Amino acid sequence: MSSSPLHANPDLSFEMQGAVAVIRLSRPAKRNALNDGLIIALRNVFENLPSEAKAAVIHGEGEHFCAGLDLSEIKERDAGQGMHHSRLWHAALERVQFGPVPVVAALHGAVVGGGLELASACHIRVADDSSFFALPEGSRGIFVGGGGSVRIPKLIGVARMTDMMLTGRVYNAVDGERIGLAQYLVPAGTAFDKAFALASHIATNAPLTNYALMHALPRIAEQPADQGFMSEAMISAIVQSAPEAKARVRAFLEGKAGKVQKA
Ligand code: 1HE
Repeated sequence: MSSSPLHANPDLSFEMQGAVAVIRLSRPAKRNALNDGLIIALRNVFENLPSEAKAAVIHGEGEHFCAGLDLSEIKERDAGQGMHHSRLWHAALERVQFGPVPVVAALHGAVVGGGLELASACHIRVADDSSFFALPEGSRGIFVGGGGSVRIPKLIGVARMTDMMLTGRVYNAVDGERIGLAQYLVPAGTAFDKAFALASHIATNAPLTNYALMHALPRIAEQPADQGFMSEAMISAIVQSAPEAKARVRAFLEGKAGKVQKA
């Protein structure tokens, strides 16, 4: 285990555990509410991950993953400042989604507002039984500003997100997983362990496969089919031509690599 002074914010901790970068929101007294300093620190961490990092886990200290935007900071903002603030979040969460490594979010307790926006920028979400999901922006008289209107409908659809914001609907962990807010549901207290196990596995994948999944797949999925098929052909040709891909396929053909096991 090693740590790195990649950032100078006491509310965000970072350490390497093998090939996995472990990032923790560490502002439990404020339920890990994200102020500007924390958002900038998050961006800095993802812009400066050490090259030995092959996957990342993000989790939160205390009883909750994240209470969203630090509401104490928006009280006096005018429209122009609000615009810049939203763009600050976009830049930071863009570094999470389109950074160097896949990111697994370990969720527990409140995953609300900007906390859900952060989670939705990650590649995999593991929710424990204590998790609950909400978009209280609707009742606070504001709107999502951290990329939520782009990313959350891709997980659950426009209709469900509209309902969450119009009515203040809160999804528990079971229903959150059912509708697609998380891909994994685990017993309370075990989200980090599951997320870390997944990240450790992801870290052993061929780097170009991980890169294609992070950077090509979401873009191909947005393209018209004809362009998407062409993009897919190009990225699959690049990925399969890597020496690592050749070695892995050869290992399977020689009986030296694991089979797919029945679920
Ligand atoms: C906060 C925040 C916050 C807690 N900003 N200070 N997000 C929300 O609307 C959610 C607001 N938070 C809550 O509903 C609750 O705090 C929780 C359900 C998350 C947790 O409840 P609980 O009982 O464990 O904690 P608490 O007693 O409510 O909060 C503890 C302290 O954290 C308290 O401060 P204290 O000085 O009185 O101890 C709270 O004021 C503080 N706190 N959440 C600031 N969010 C890019 S745009 C994104 C837009 C949004 O995210 S809007 C949604 C904001």
